[in-house]
Amino acid sequence: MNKDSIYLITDRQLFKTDLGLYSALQEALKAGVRMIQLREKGLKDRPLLEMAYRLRELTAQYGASLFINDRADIALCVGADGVHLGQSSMPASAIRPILKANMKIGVSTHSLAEALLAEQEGADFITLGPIYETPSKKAYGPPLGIDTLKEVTKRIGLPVFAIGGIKTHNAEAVIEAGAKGIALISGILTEPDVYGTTKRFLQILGESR
Ligand code: TZP
Repeated sequence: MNKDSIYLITDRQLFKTDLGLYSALQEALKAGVRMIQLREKGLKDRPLLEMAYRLRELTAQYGASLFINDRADIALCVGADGVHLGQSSMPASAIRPILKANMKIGVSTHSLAEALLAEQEGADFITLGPIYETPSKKAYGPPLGIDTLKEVTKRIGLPVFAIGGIKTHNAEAVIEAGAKGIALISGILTEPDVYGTTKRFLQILGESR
């Protein structure tokens, strides 16, 4: 089974306390998640750095990678494995020289054109989405659908993580469309049984490759 098939993204707003988020992440790590992205927009630098240290400690316990959304400085401070850039971030080509050699860059994309540009600018992997309807549709635009995912995976050489509305019932379809893995928030973090749901995802992803 490919250990990097699930890219779990944080959202502290889904929890009453940060401790709730950490314990859900720990359940997912226990079950086998090996890539986490700290994505907490709207936090000031110190609390964000604090969370990054906490997640570095937690992910290290499970041999998992940690990516920091948009903040190469914080990624370097806490010894993260990489940075995840958005479409309004600096390009991967500008960030690469300030990272350590073994650090990776992920880029969020929402179309074939953005995916091609991310590849050209030196991303190591991309997320593409939203593939399906997601809880916060307004923020991410209308779903791209499986055909766009197929086209992107055909046209670019980078690993693609399908994102947006990924649940256990549609995970297999995105892998069949050529995605290397899935990136998700609510499909794991809002589930009452985070451990069991993660195991189910890993089983589906393992079976569909
Ligand atoms: N980018 C495209 S859709 C999305 C992001 C960050 C949100 C994914 O959230 P969920 O809950 O996994 O649909």
